[in-house]
Amino acid sequence: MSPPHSVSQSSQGSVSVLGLGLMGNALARALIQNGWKTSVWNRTAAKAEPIVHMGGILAATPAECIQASELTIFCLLDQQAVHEILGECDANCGHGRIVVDFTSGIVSDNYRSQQLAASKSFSAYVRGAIEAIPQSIGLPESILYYSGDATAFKKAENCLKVFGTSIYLGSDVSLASVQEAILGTCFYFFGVGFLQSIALLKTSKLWSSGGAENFTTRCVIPFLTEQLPVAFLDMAKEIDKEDYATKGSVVTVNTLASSLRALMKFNVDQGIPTSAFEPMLRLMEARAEQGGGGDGMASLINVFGAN
Ligand code: FVH
Repeated sequence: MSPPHSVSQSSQGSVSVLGLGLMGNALARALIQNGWKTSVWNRTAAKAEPIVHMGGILAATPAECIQASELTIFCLLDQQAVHEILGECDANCGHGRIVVDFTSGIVSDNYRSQQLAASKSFSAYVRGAIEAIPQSIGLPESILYYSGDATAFKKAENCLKVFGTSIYLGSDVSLASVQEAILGTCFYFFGVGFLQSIALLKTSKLWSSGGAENFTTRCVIPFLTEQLPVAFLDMAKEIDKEDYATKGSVVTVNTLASSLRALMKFNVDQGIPTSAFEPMLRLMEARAEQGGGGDGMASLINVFGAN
C-alpha cells in the first residue's frame, strides 16, 4: 500500500530537514503535503516514522540527509546542536547547498553557525525565525522572518513559502534572531499576564459562567485586539519622540503604581501569588526615583537603559 503522499508524487524540488521535534515535524509535513521530495534526519530515529509514512525519506546520518537535497533546513533544540552537527560534517558536505536554520539562538551563535556552514562548503546560511506554533505552519497567518544572503533567500523562497508568509529582514544573519527574541519577549510577558488573569478568574464568582475558553473569547481577545493596540501605539509614538510628559491626558507612573499595588492586594486577597507583578512595580519605583513619577508609562523604557 502506498503512503498517502508518496515520494513518487513529488512535484517540486528536494529539501532536507534535520530535527523532527514539534516544529521540525510540522515543517516536514508541510513540505511533503506541498509536493517537495523531503529527506529527514532526527537524532532519535523513531520520531521520523510518521513523516516516513507520509513519504519522507529517512537518512541514516546528518551528512546523508544534507547531501540528498540542494536546500537543508535545520530545526533543532539549540544552536549547540547545530554546531555539533555541522562540526561533524566533512569539509565538502554542503557543497553548493543553502542552509536555512530555524533553530533559536543568540546573535554570536548565528555568526558561528554561518562560519561553520561556510567551512563545510555551504553556499549560504540563512537564519529563519518562526512566529507561529507548529499547528499553524502552512497557514498565511504563520509569519516566518529570514535574514542572511539575499540571493540564497530568493532561491529558497519558493520552498519556504509552504510554511506561511515569509518576511526578509536583511543581509545580517542575526536579524531574524533579534526579531525572534523581541517577539518572544512579548509572548512570555503576555503569557504570564494571561495566566495570572485566568488564575484570578478561577478564584472568583465569575468562574461559573463558561470557563477559561469562554472568558478568553468574550473578554481577553477583544481586550488584546481592540484596546491594547491603541495604548501600545500611543506608547510607541511617545518612545519615538522621547516625550513622556502626560500633559494631563495620560495616566502617570505614580498613579499606575498605586493601581498596581491595589491590584496586587486584590490578588493576594484572592489567594493568588503576585510575584509576576513585581518586576513592573520595580520599574515604576525606579522611574519615580529617576524623577519621572509624573511621566507616562512609556517613560519606563528609560529604566531598561536601552537609550
Ligand atoms: N515549537 C514552537 O512553537 C517554537 C516556535 C518558535 C521557534 N522555536 C524554535 O524551534 C526550534 C525547534 O523547536 P521544537 O519545538 O521543534 O523543539 P523540540 O520539540 O524540543 O525538538 C528539538 C529537536 O532538536 C533535536 N536535538 C536536540 N538536541 C540535539 C543534539 N544535541 N543533536 C541532534 N539533535 C538534537 C531533538 O532530537 P531528539 O530529542 O528527538 O532526538 C528534536 O528533534 C527550537 O530552537 C525552538 O526554540 C519553536
